[in-house]
Amino acid sequence: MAKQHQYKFCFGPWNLSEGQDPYGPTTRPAQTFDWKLDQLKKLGFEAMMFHDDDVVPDIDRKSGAQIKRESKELKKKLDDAGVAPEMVAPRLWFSPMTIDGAYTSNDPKCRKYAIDRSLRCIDIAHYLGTDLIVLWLAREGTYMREAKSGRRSVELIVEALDKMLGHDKSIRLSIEPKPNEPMDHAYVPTIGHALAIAQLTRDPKRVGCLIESAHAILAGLDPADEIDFAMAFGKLWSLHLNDQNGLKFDQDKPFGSANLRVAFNQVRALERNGYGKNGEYVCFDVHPFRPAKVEHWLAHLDNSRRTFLRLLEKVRKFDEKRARQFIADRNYAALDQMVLEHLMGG
Ligand code: XUL
Ligand code: MN
Repeated sequence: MAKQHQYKFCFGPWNLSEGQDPYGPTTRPAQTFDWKLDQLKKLGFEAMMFHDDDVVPDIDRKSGAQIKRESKELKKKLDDAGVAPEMVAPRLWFSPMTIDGAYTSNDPKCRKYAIDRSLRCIDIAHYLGTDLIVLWLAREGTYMREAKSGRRSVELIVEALDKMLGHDKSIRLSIEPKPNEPMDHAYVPTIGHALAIAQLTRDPKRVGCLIESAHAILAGLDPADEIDFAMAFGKLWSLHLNDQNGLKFDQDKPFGSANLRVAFNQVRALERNGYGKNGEYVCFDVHPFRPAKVEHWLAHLDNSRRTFLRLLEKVRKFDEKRARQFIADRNYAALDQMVLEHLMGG
């Protein structure tokens, strides 16, 4: 039998969050980066993903030399812990300079800030030793249609991507689409949009995507189909597995927590496309439930990986031959029930 592929797992410091929401304060005390790295190691995850200011806090006040020194200090911690850096993402949604958008702001000074900050993020990735930059285009969209030109915004996003691609010839950009929140409508809401925009850049081969399960569900799409679509282009370079209970605020629930069958189909799509065979990680962009006590703080990450591995067993034991027979006979009722009974353990 062919050797089965071993998946490698990842999360980010923000996934050990403190419980703050728009209606209330934190419910758990803030922890240091070193504590978070220790927890990741204890859980046996292989990699960590970063925002630029997870690596260099207060980045906007720091010089190039400080950014280099702090990035290298963090790289040493990762090396000592045997943890790989998966990606770095510019946090372009916090600054007063990105109130009205980052790359698509109506103010040219603010657009320049967003690009300069993205180039610094690329430098950080270089110092840490990863070639992957993730772009969640949080504020590239509109609260009202008349405030911006959609056509011009596409051109501005392409201009920004081109500057990044030109800054470092070895990096790859992975766009993480999300259809709404914080914006009413985002300019890059789906994987199809992300891959179409890639084609307009100076080096389409270096622009791919990251799928987040919850974001696909918010767009009314099935994340498994998004995975198949991206992988048909060879462009799924990272993944944020989690779950989402319908069309409401971005929930970042543990993987499989809202819909086990949708989760099963994501693992099945990853497995049939060979996700991970080029070194990609399975990242969980999940958050603890707000009421979680300090002593239960890691459960959402451990549980997401347990669910993934249990579903992987289910995928590998799925009776493909029987499924093909039902398909050939157009007996989808039997196929449907077969999936349910398989998931229920029958
Ligand atoms: C936002 C989201 C971000 C990105 C990283 O919804 O998912 O955490 O994954 O910037
Ligand atoms: Mn995400």
